[in-house]
Amino acid sequence: MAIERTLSIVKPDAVAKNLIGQIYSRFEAAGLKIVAAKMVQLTREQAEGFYAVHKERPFFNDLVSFMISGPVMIQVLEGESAIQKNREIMGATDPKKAAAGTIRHDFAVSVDENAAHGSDAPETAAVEIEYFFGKDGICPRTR
Ligand code: IDP
Repeated sequence: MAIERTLSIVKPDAVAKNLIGQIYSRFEAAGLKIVAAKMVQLTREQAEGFYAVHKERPFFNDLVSFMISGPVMIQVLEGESAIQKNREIMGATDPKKAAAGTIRHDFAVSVDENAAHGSDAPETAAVEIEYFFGKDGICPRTR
């Protein structure tokens, strides 16, 4: 298994519910290391750019409005199979379909406001990490 990096976002609903620490605990308990992190109030342009792949979807405007409704916590997670592992920790997109014990099942109530984002493939992870942290924004964890 390969060491990967993935982009994770604690979305505005979960930040507002004061769940950053509980969500970080789940990443760390699963062996994922936080190698970059920042709290950001996204602009509409930043959110639109991040979700550009969904531009034609009917929920695009609502998604962008939600993502700028309050600050988000953005982090890069590193570890073995980090992309898939983070997706498992988050659970299905729709919290009602997410397995018990996942972030979305435990902390979210609707597909519109589903607590967390995680990259879905190596290619998107690389693009998303650079989108928010550039080429040099990662702290190597050598200890
Ligand atoms: P993912 O976040 O689980 O990867 P995607 O299909 O990439 O799911 O969708 C991105 C985000 O768009 C979701 O996390 C969710 O917030 C929102 N979304 C997806 N499908 C719907 C929908 O049918 N209605 C409203 N929002 C949706």
